[in-house]
Amino acid sequence: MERKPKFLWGTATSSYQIEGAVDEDGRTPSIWDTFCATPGTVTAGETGEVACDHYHRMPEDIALMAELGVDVYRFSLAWPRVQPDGAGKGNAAGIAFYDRLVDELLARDILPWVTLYHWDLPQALEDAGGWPNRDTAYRFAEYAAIAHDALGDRVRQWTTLNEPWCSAMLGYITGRHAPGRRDARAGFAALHHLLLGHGLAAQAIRDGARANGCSEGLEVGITLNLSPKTPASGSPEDLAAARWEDGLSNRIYLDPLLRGEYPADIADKLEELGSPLPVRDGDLSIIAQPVDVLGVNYYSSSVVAAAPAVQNRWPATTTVARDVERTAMDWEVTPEALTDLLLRLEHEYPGPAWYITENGAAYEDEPDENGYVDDADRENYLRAHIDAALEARDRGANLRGYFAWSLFDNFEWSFGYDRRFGIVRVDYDTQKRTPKRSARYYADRVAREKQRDKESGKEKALDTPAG
Ligand code: IFM
Repeated sequence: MERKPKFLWGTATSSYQIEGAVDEDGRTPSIWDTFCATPGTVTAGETGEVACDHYHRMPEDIALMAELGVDVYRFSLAWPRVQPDGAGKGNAAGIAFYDRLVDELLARDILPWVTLYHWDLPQALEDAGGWPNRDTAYRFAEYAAIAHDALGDRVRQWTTLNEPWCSAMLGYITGRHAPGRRDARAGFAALHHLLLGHGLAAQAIRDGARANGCSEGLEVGITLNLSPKTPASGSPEDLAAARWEDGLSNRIYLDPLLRGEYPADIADKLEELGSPLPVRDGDLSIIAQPVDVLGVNYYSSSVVAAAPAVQNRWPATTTVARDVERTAMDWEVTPEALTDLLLRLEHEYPGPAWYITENGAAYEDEPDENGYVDDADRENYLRAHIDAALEARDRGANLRGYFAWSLFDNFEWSFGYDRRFGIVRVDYDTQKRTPKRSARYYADRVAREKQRDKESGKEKALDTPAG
């Protein structure tokens, strides 16, 4: 009988959004600490200083996660905790936290899935030029080697970067995220160096695993936030507008990673606009080394039309609003586009195993007097998107897992604590955690899907270092 790999169900978080303890055990400031301290950047001047206080509450948090019955937990390491200032050897006290976290997960039979970079660049590296500086890619590989040396005996799932689109576009072009720069030339240089950093870090992890004898079951990959762009009409202008937006959001990452080349239409235009991708000989083969896993963060999709030309020579496009439900982020709820996206990926970029590494929604939660949130809206969102993802799997996409974003309400970047994505409510005054209705739904769905897989008798567990 043909045996298929086990489908993994998980939850995801990231370091700066939940940990707090920003100046404990040798952690140095990241660009997000600096950005939050800059007036006018984050709603209500909020910061990740305390966040969900996960650094001090980790064992209880893992216990809560175990109650949900998930197979896997995707979390990120804070670079300035592991290698303060992004230079030199690892920081034993900072690494010890992740050591304990990994052991705690394994003790509860939850697979640890590490993301190396979820946006908290050490401020010292930004001061040296940040991602627009090619050297940062090499510093990232050095940090990856340190992290892998420390945890690679127990962790086999490694994601290099989370959403390089956000780091490059929001961090260096629009300035909505740290470090808050507004410079297109710097942004596209950052984009290329992020991808180069991914390739170098992937090599460092594989080299380390080989040297330390822990290559078995190793899965290395990257996570992209992909957003389908549908043309508003069949007119040549709208088709071109959607193609440009698809190029900037999706193809400019997928093509170099999975085909070894930047999309020519986008690269040529960027060159013409004075924001070239600073590619050197050999870079693309580093970037395009095979990945085991491609993580997809999916939240929404959009309809794109051509807009009246503006004076700055950049293609002018606009988003056309649809008459569909929206989340508190004002993102359109379009689960069917997730099925199409996964089928497109399988068809146009075959090879890796696909995982939905993030999917979820912010809504205006209203807790009752006990802190319980009856979030039928979030439950419906999750149901529709899980159904859409599984439909793509049934129709041939090599989809291997799904992670709900997020386990907890947490620091939602420039929105501060104003947007809640958690399936577990966090009362920021008391730090009390209360599973919402959506957490109950998710736990129940995971149990049902696991039972279904078991009954189909076809699954085989991924080899985990824990056994
Ligand atoms: O909270 C973020 C996360 O850090 C990255 N992906 C999107 C989420 C919701 O905005």
